[in-house]
Amino acid sequence: MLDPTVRPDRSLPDILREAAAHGIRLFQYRDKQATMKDAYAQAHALRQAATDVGALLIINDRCDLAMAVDADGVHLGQEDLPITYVRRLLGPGKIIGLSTHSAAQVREAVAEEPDYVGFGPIFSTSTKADHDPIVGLEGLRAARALTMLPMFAIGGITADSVGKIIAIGADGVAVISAILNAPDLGMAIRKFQQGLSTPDRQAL
Ligand code: 3NM
Repeated sequence: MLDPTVRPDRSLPDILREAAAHGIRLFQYRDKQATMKDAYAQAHALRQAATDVGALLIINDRCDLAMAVDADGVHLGQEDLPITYVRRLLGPGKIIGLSTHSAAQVREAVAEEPDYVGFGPIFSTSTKADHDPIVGLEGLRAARALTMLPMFAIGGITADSVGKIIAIGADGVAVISAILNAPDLGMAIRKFQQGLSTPDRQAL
C-alpha cells in the first residue's frame, strides 16, 4: 500500500515501479490527508505508472477519485459508501474491497458482496492511528472460517509473520511500513515472497 505519510521523501510512482519490478501486482493508494486536488495529481501519476508496468491500482476510500483516474477499483472502509451504490457508480469490471475488523463485520460484508475483504489489524501497528482492536491470529482464523471471499490480512505484518498468516488461510497480505520503511525495498519484498510461499504450519 502506498501512503505518502510513511515515505514523504520518495515519489510514490517511483516506489510503485520499483515494487512492481520485484513482483508486486496490486497497489492501493492511501492518502488520508491530501486535498482532493493533490490526491488527484498523485493518483493520476500512479495510474500511469501502474498501467506502464501492468499492475493494478485501487484507491482507498474515495470512489470519486477512483472514477476520476479510471483506477481498477476502490477499497472501502466501514464508514464509506455502501457497496451496492459504489458498484453502480464504478460500473462493471471494477474491484471493490471492504475493510473489516471483527467477525460481525465479516458476516455483514459477505451479504454486501465485495470482491475481497481486508481483515485486521492482525498485529499492533503505528501506521493507522485510530485503528480497531487488534484481532490477532486467532481473530484471523475465526474470520477465515466465515467466508470464501478473498481475504487480505493487514496490520503490523512483517516478513517473519506472513508465513503464519498464509498458513491460517489468508489469500494475501496488505503491507505498508514493513516494505515502505525498509532500507532496501527489493530485499524486503523478496523476504515477504519467501514467507508467502512457505506457510508456517506451526500457526495451525
Ligand atoms: N488498516 P502497517 S491496519 C491501513 O486494520 C490499515 O484495517 C488497518 O500498516 C486495518 O503494515 C492498517 O504499517 C495499517 O502496519 C497497516
